[in-house]
Amino acid sequence: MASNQHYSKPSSHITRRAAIAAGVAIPLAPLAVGATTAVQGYSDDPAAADRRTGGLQFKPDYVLNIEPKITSPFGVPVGSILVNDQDPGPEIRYTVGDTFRVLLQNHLDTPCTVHWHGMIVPNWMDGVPGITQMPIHSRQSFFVEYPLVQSGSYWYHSHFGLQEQLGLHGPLIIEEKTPPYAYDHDVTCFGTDWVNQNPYTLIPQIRGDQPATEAVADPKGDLYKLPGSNKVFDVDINYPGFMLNGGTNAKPWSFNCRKGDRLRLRLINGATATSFRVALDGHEMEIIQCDGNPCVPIKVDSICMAVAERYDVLVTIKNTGTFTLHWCALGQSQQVVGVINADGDGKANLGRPAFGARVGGMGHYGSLRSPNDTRPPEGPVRTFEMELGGNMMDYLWSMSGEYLSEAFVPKYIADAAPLNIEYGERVRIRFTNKTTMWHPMHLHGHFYRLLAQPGKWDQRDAILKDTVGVGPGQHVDIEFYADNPGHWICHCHNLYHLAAGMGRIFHYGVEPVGLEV
Ligand SMILES: [Cu+2]
Repeated sequence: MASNQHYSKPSSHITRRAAIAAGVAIPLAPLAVGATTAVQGYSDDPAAADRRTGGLQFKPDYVLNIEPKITSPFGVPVGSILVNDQDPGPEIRYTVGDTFRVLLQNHLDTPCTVHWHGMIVPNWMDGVPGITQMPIHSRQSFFVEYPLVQSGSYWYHSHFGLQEQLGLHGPLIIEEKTPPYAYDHDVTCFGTDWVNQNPYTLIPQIRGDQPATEAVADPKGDLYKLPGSNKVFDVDINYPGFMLNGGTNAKPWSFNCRKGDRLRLRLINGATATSFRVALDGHEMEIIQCDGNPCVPIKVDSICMAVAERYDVLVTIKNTGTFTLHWCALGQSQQVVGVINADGDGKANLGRPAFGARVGGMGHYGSLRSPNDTRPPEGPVRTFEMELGGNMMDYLWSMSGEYLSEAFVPKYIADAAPLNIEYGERVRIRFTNKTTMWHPMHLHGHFYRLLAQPGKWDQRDAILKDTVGVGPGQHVDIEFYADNPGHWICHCHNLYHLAAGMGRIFHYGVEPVGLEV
């Protein structure tokens, strides 16, 4: 909290807002340091900022080759988009204080962009086409560089059209300088969903504009429910299959360890439209972080994960044997499994898991508390009442009655106005979900406080997140501190809801309250 007041002046006479408007490249370090120190609940290392001031260095640590491929994880060959010929793409791993240096090479015939989900980036590194950058055109490269001011489990994905569904996604891990807990293995678990057809056909099929395939039929069988609810968990797509670290039930991902080992599992929901309930046979999981931020540890038997959420858990392997990690798709009858093998036979349990009583995550956010005081610095309060609207029939999804200009929004209704805020404000968003579906609401470029109870704005220990599942009929309050100027999209992370309009843009410049620029 103490460092929240710092803000470095830009060294040039160009204001950042003018620079953003004009698309001018201005030096990264001075502005980015301002963003660094303002991250709530973090103690960043000031020396790291000094190390970053050595100027730009155009040598990437990772090269991501984005290429068209044909893949068939569920027996049907489909045109996909893979990174370095892998699904998911390669894990990018850094330590907080490092500088992120990644070269994107677009080998597609179409444009693309890549967004770094959950990262507190300078606005022009955010990867949202038409909002923070021009798309990376076919056969072009784009060098991404920004200071890493946070640790935790994140991921990257395309923010262009429906490319994310085609495989353009991967984990992004930022290690702490000193891990806050002791463990023997640091293991990333990246869950995804997959369709056996061109995803651009799905919305037209749901709308009845094209003949329907199995992918838009109602899911059949014994559907996984959200614990504590007797209702069917509504889904958009009837997925033929799911993957965990690229593995399927026919060929599961597996990890070898020994009895007594302590694992830090980084559970990342990298799916486009699937919420999972995750459980490990015979073991409890201790949640230590969510969305990259520490929480007061809680022990659970399963975790419900909204699209794009991340949970870091500690697990101590109790016995010799093979233990199956189940990722069960809410609202569907299928799961995908992975295997934690401690000198066992390595065979996966493909049966439905015996979920224990203790549940964490989506639908149970009240049990997630920050160990820190996350209240923002003093500042003017600005509140947005944000009604989430839409239905499956028209397949148009809105925020406060307006539709963002996206691929499946007719031009004449794509009129969502920017939401103007000012530097130094406490911005409060009150989501009210008027629909029958869950909406994983994500804000770029900031963490927000998720209140355990709506209206309790003075809660000291509100958890910091970047994505929250807002359930049918629910009212959810979040709050962020406006200290990272730019154009920031706030949107539903169900890929198809965003493509059908469910996003708004927050906009603010550097002319702050009480600061001279
Ligand atoms: Cu949604």
